Amino acid sequence: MNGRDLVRAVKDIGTARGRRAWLSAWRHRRADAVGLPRRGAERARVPGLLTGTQPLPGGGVLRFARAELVVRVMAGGAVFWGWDGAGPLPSYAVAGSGPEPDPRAVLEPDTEGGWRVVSERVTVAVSRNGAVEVRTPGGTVLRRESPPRWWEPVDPRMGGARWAVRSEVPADARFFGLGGRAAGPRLRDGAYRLWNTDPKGGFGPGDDPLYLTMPVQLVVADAGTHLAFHDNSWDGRVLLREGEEGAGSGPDRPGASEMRMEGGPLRCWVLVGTPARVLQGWSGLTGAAAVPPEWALGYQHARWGFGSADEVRRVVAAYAARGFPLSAVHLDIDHYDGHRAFTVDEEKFPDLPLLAGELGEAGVRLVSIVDPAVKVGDAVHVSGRAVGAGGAFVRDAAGREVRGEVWPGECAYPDFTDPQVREWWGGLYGERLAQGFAGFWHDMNEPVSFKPFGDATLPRSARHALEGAGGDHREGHNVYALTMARAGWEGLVRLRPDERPFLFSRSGWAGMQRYGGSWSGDVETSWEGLRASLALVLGLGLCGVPYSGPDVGGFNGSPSPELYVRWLQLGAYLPLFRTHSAIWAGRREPWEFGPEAEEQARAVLAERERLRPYFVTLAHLARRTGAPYVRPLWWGAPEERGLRDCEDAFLLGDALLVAPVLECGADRRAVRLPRGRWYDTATGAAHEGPGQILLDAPRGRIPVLARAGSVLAVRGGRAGADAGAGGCGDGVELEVWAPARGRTGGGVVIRDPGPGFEAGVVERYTVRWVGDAVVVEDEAGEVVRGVRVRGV
Ligand code: NBV
Repeated sequence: MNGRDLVRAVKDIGTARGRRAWLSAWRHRRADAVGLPRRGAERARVPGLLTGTQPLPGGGVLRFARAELVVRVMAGGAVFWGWDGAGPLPSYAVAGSGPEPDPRAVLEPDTEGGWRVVSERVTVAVSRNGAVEVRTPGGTVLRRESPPRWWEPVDPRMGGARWAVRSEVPADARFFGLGGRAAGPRLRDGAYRLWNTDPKGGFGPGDDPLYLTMPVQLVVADAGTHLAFHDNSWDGRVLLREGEEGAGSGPDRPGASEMRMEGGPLRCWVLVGTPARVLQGWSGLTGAAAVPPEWALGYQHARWGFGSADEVRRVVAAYAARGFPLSAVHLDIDHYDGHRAFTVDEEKFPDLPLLAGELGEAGVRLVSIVDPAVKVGDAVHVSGRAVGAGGAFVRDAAGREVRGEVWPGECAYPDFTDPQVREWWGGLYGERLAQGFAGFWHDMNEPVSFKPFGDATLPRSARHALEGAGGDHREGHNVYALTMARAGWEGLVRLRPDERPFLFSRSGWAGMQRYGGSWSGDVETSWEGLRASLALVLGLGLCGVPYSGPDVGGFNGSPSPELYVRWLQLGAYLPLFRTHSAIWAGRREPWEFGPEAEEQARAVLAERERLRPYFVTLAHLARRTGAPYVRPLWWGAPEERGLRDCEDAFLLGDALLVAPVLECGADRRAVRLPRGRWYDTATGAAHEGPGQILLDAPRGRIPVLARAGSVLAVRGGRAGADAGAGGCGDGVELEVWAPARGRTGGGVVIRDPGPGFEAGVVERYTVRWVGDAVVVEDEAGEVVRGVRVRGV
């Protein structure tokens, strides 16, 4: 306990909640003392020397004196290796049964006494002492994992092995990923913990870990890009050290990543290729991203502390009166009866279905927060206790329900790693749908148990079903929110089979994208918080979770008008665009910041509306290709080193480059451009990349550049038949940015196929100069009319 925690703990003891939290902290500590095996003496082990091999499709088994390794290259090029019997399954991350081995890839001896598997896209080489190298087809080493070290209890009843592996990457490599990290997107030297954690009450760039961690690293180097995923949900740490290139003829120092895990399997997936290819492979492995409903790509307003349904009505009416677009309003825990999930405070929110209906007529959806902890004795608790043979809730090693203190008081925690529990929990969303809610916001699912000391989650000894395999919270913790999301998603699909659910969650793990997105959580109201917002969205996107966004304005304070407007300007180009704040923090309605900010906000919201069809396209592309909507500048040019270090701008799809203002008082900013021509969308001026330019960024706007030759779907002013062929009568128009003379361009558009699961039609357009005109053609070679050509 540090000093701050101590002060808080002493204060807390004066309240009933505080006393309960103390009690539960003591109980959890005791539960672990009794329920966790004491490891006692440990023995260290390394693989030793290679003794034999056995071929298998896609690779084979390599036997060492004291360990066994299986290496397989899968169809599509993903590489898998696992030590001591670890195979790809079971896995919470891998979708379905995972890819099949590539029968053409075979294990063969190499010239150095080791063995290798050569495939079209990658070579894996294993040395005589168990180091594993991943090489490009040209032979360049992208990653070299040293022989692992295990520490196992001398008494095997005391649990499995802890382990560590150290990997080297090229000296010029940069690390990204590891889930949502406030200090990213480039992960600098340091230790990053793999344990989903609520940092409590407003975090900044110095806080780590946060709510959504995962052992996914994206490594970008001159030699190539690769993603490494150690499929293991246990607590662990990743120590990163960027490499250094030797000056003159001096030697390079490679980059290093050391992973130390408290238990669980030692198995690794590696995907190699361009960033786009790697993310495509990753979404193939862990599942395609859910496409949010179209309305979830519009502007949304949330608040912890809406006092009543009438306050919600007033806020919505105020948006409408000003002509501000609003897609959804989110109700936080204060609409619950006594903070209990799946209840409504009927006094403050009488007749929610009526409210939902009224809002619906104005085109505004209602989204409900859902907390996993269930108040003991509540109807949901009673119904959960009847699930299966032992009830739905997490138990301790002695078989008693684990209790924790959360908003409603003393709570029990559903064990979402049990399929029967997921089914029961998913059914509960029927109550929410009947209340008129259209979307779901999962909170507190790290999971949180308030405590004055110790880890503010469940005891590590708490038992989980883990799909029948059985285990404890050391393994179940990091997949708690992922399995909760699965329960919610599957329940909603059962309840409303014709509608794509809208679900986003504070915590999660690898594969989260199958069920929905995420958001920043309680990012602090500060310029650092604004910067962290972008880091989180970029980092999550590179880990395969493309839909996320921050609490615009920050969670816990009152932003200045300048900070608020800058945050809104950033948020408008991120997938989840939502203002939100804590009950004790200032309001977030755009008109609360004075007339100037209000007009600036008007322009921001209008631009997001205009770009909504583009977001629809990006959502469908994320599902089809794994490419996040929001991409680092190096996405298409990972070999450009300057771009790898650029953390204050991003690409939105293929067409736009967004350069938010992240500094107080700035009215100009430097913008680094990737190769090619870029148009300043505000002035139409053309700039040639690669290079760096200085652009105006007055308070009312941030620099947004369009790639020459790109095609974007936008919401046009000329809806209906009048919109011509480019419009298709759905209000969507094509905006085209002229290619440089003598060059061509193009792009794809996927229109909203409606609320169901239809994939949407991919429309492909090409752009070229014909004489003095820019001509856009569809796939059939027909010239598209009614297109807005810019940059000419
Ligand atoms: O439900 C209240 C808040 C919510 O507004 C916020 O978005 C979550 O991140 N919730 C956390 C619980 C309380 C945080 C202090």
